[in-house]
Amino acid sequence: MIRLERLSLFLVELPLVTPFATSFGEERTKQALLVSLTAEGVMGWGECVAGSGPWYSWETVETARYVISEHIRPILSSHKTFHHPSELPAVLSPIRGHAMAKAAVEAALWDIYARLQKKPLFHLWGGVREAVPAGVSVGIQPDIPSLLSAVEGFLAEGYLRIKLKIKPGWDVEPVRAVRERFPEALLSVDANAAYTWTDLPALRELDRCGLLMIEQPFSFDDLLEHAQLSRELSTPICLDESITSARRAREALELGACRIINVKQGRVGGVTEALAIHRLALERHTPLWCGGMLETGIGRALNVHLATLPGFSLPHDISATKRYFREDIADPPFELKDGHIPVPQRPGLGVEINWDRLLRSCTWSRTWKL
Ligand code: OSB
Ligand code: MG
Repeated sequence: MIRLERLSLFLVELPLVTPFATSFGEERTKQALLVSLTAEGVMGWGECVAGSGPWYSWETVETARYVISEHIRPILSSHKTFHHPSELPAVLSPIRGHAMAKAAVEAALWDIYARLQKKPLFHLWGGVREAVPAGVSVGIQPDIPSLLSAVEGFLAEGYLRIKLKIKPGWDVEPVRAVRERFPEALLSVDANAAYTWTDLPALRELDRCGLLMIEQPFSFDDLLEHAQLSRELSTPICLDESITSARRAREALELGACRIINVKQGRVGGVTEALAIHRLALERHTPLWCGGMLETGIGRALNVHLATLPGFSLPHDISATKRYFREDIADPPFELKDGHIPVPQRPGLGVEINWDRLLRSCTWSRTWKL
C-alpha cells in the first residue's frame, strides 16, 4: 500500500537547442511543470505536458499549476492511500477535464509504485522492447535549403522516421523537396489542425508524396470531417489532438476518422487511459506510436516505457536528449543507438533528477504536506 506524504511542484524553463515552429507558433524555451510525490521514503516524478500557452491544447502550465494546487491536492489530502496507480483516475474524476494536470500526478504515482516494486515501469505494463524506434519531428523552417539540411542531419544520425511540421503555405513544396532528395526516407507530416476543406487541393498533392501518414490535418476536436477526408485520400490519417480519451479513440475508429493513433499519455489524462487506448488498438489492429511534447527527461522516460508495449509499432516522436536540450534536468540523457532509444532498466522511470540543474532552471516551486 502507498500512503502519500508530500506533493511538490516545480516550474522549470530550459532553452531549446533550436527554436521549434509549428502551425500554431514558435517556441524557443521549454516551460515544464514537474510534479513529485513522496511516499514510503520514495520520491516519484511526473511531468505535465501542457505548454506555456493554450495553442496545442487549452491547458497550460498555469492552468495545470492551479488545478493541481487548488483541486487535486485537496483530493489527495483526503484520499492518500493507494494500492495501485490505476485507482487514481476514479479518485480525480470529480474534476472535469484537465487531462494533462491529472496525468502528471498519475505519472508520479506510477514512478513511486514501480520504484517500490523495484521494477522498471515497462515491466509493469507488459512492455516487450528493450529499445524503441526513434523518429524526429522537424519544425517549420525559414526556407527549403534549411529544411533539407536539417533532414539530412537527422537521417545521418540514424532517425528512422522524419515528421515534417506543415501549415498552409508550407506544405507541398517543402514536402516534395524532401521526398525528391530522400526518396527512401520514412516520411510523415503533422498539420496540428491547421487545414480546412479549402485546402483539399494541397492535401491531395501531399497524398502523392509517399507519406506514412498525415497527422491531424483538421480541427483539434474534430472526428467527422477527418472521417470524410479519410475517404478522399489514400494516405492514412493519424489523429493526435482529437484523441482525448479511450472513448474518443473508439468513436474515431468507429467513424473511420483515422487509421493510426498518436498516443500522448498527458493528452488522454494519464497512463491508465493510455493503456486502455492500447488495449482498444490491439483489438482493432490499429497501429499506435508515441507522440512527444518536447518533454524533459522525466516526461521522455515515461514515453519510452509506454512505447515498449506491443501495439506501439511505428517509430515515435521520441528523440535523443541533445535534439531538444543542451542540459536536461534528468540523468542520464537519452541517446540514439542504431536509430533506437534504449529503455531505462532501473526501477520506476529509470532516470534520476539532477537537483543542481533542476534548481538552476526552476522559476517557482512549492511543497505541501498531504
Ligand atoms: O503535435 O506532435 C505534436 C510538440 C509540441 C506540441 C505538439 C507536438 C509536438 C511535436 C514534438 O511534434 C515531438 C517531440 O517531442 O519530439
Ligand atoms: Mg501532432
